[in-house]
Amino acid sequence: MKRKILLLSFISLMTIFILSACATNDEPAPEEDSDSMGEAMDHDMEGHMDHDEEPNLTDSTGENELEIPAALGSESDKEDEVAYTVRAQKGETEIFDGTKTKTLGYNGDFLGPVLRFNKGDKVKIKTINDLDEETTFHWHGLEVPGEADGGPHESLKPGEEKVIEFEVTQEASTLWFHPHPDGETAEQVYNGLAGLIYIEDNNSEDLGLPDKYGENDIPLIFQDKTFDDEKQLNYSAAMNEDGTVGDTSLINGTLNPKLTVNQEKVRLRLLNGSNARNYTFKLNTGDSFEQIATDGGMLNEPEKLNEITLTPSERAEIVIDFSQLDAEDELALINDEDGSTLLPFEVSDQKGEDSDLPDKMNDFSITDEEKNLPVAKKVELYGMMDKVTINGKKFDPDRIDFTQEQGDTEVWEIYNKPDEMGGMVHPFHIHGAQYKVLSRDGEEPPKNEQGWKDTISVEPDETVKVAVQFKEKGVYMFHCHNLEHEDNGMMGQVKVE
Ligand SMILES: [Cu+2]
Repeated sequence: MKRKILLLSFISLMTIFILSACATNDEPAPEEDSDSMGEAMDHDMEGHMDHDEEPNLTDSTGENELEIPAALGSESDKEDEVAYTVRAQKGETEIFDGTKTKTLGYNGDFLGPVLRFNKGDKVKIKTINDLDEETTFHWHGLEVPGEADGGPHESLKPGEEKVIEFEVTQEASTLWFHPHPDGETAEQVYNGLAGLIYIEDNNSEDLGLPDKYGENDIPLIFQDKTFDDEKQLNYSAAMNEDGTVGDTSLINGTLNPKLTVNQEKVRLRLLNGSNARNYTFKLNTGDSFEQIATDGGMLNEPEKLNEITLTPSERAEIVIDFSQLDAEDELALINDEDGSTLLPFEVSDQKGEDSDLPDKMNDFSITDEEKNLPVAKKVELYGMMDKVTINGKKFDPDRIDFTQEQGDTEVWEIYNKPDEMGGMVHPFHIHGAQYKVLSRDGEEPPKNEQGWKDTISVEPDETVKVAVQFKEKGVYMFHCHNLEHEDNGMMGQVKVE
């Protein structure tokens, strides 16, 4: 699923440009006065062409064992209650041997620990900003009240702290947390602020899935970075308005990682934690694996796949069967977008657990009523670089774009309007809700999207319908999760009351 860019000839491009500049246009247009369009076009063309030459990721040599994030301990010993302290802080990390790279992290130098919740838990989190700049703590995929969601309105100044409380009402899933300050999200995530959240429930615990954390249940945060000559992350130098991509792959912050596994089924919880790069995960042998979960919950049945594409912030849990393999087998997870080797596996001589995946894992369904609901909200994604808009507008913290009643299910129709260059994929995220994908261009979504989602990829000229219900009240963001697009204003607000 390469970024689709139509290769129009210069003449047809100019024709379209002249026509579009002259035509009266009823549709929402980017905030742009027509006098500066020519200049903008040159700028966009140049930027877009640069971006088309997205650097390939370097292959992992497999010389370092993959780092596994620590699981954060709860400060409460009461049953059904969890208390955490999460501190955003500056740090230094030896990503390259013998060199310290300046990074950001939660409760550590780089990235964050895993926060574990059970469905039904009452959660209290003390968030602390130990950075030199404002930040927020956003719980991506969690169905929490707006004031606990950590959007741009919940900004903490350096040295400030805030306690948030909520109850976990949603099912087992792999979520994550990251900052969301207005216009500064991309740089803070790029420098290392990201961590995982695991929710478990009675169902997930009874399914007999691989669940030994760090052994056969492995978190994988995929990110791409550019390091300068001093092996530092220099965001302003690396920044691309259309999405910052790097040439160096890190998984859980580990350079050149390998993963040692026993001869058993291993569950990988994949998170595309990159600012803008899309990954198509595949095994180097072309062998299949099973997808068991989407962003927000288990699929009804394991779905056999040969590859899976995740756009920024999407997750998937997959299970790879290593039970018939041994040290001779050179299996690796690759990125089929550029053929790079992401994660070579080393199969030990240890036999692990011998278990089958369950046939039935969940009871996710889309009712006829939901299928027949009229479209209540239209979202038009448009543009590139710093010209990105939603419904022709850029983010304004003082403007509420939509309202929705708490508990009501509404259909949102998301359309990715192509631009003069063809356009690009936008990963569309809604805060505070897990939603159901009803259709893609009128067709039933693929089986592996028939589960709870909080982010979906929308291709140029594609229309995706989703059924959205908010369980809590508050003001929530909806936006493109290409983080530079988000920072450039490709974001709106829905007020749930
Ligand atoms: Cu976008």
